[in-house]
Amino acid sequence: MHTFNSVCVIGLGYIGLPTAAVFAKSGLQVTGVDVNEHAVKTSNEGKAHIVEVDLDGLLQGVVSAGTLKAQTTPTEADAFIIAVPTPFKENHAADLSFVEAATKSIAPYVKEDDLIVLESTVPPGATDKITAWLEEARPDLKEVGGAGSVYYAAHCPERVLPGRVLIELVQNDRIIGGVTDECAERAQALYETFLNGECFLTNARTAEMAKLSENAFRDVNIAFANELSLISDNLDIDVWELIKLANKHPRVNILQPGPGVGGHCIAVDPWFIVDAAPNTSKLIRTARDVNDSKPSAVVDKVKRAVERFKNPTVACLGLAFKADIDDLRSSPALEITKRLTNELDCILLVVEPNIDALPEDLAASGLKLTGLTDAVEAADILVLLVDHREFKRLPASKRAEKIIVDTRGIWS
Ligand code: SAJ
Repeated sequence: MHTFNSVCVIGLGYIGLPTAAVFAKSGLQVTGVDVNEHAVKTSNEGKAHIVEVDLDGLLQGVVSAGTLKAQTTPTEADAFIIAVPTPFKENHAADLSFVEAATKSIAPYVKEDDLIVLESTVPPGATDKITAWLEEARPDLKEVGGAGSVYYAAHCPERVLPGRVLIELVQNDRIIGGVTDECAERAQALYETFLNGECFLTNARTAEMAKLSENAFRDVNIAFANELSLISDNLDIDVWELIKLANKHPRVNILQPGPGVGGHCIAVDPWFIVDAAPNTSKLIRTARDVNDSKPSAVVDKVKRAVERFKNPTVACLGLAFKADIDDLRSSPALEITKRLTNELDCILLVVEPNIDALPEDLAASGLKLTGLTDAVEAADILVLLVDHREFKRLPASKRAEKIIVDTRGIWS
């Protein structure tokens, strides 16, 4: 089995930073690279610039042991891991510009026998593009044989759940798609330095599609739950009771409706499939549309509740994209709160226990972050947008007199 002494991780974000730290803990010499100087500085101080359970402690350990060092430019290593964002463009096609820039940034440092792993979520064919970009910058690597004989390249998509990253990084099985079989085996040797889960080897294209399929599967299933909630509202049925009962069937497991699907993965990745195969991705596309339509349905429901009052006070509970995290990226709760701010003529209070300050645009519109107790006391209408633990614990007596729009079903 091939052994590795050093790894260079490009991108110190939600995936790259914990991955770098876990490799460093397993004894490899790790260089973490990011264009964001704040991320580099805080990492070198042994602190995480993102919120993730136990990451601060792990970073402190590996930085003081000298096995992790962060900097703004790559360096020579036995393996390179690319973990940079892949957003989508206006037309929903994947924007691979960060992946391309990362590949070009490591090109001068790649030596014979090195391994390059792409962890970012990408459309089918992107790993081949990496080898093409690399060989364009380094024709010498191609001349002597290219990927699979002179150097190795593979796709190993991340699968970790925010909030459980350090556990799932080590425990989850990994799919490794090699540009050749040898490439996949080489990447397996790298991940086995810390992995407790199993590695399953395939080609790069299948691995790319497997990652997209995992998140599209979840998106389609959430869309089914969201569609049921829209239908139930029209038919005057309690969707939460409906789903609880349907799930008593031994082969039925309906997910939970909500205010929409947020985050940087599930609301994005299915589009890469739709873009790659527009004519045959009808279900996946419709699921995206159903989930994206949910915030508007919630706004309409709140407006109907507001019409029953003269100058009511409305409290929006939660801004994060899911429970018990501070991540507001692509959050339906945030989208709904912004729309209510602009479209309602009433007092709006915002509660988000996981942040210290409101995003600038919300603060600029005169909104203030309010404590849960004060907001609940003052509000006529409670709009529950995120199932944070603090909201679950709110005694029923405190909300007894209020009009409730509960998008997560925690008070049903
Ligand atoms: N949601 C619902 N109803 C549900 C479950 C989720 O409305 O029953 C909503 C959440 O509130 C949130 C969104 O869906 O807005 C996504 O949350 P999530 O917990 O389903 O997933 P993420 O985005 O935090 O992480 C996903 C995970 N993928 C799968 O579970 C298939 C994770 O394993 C991936 O690593 C991650 O995407 C990623 O980085 O791709």
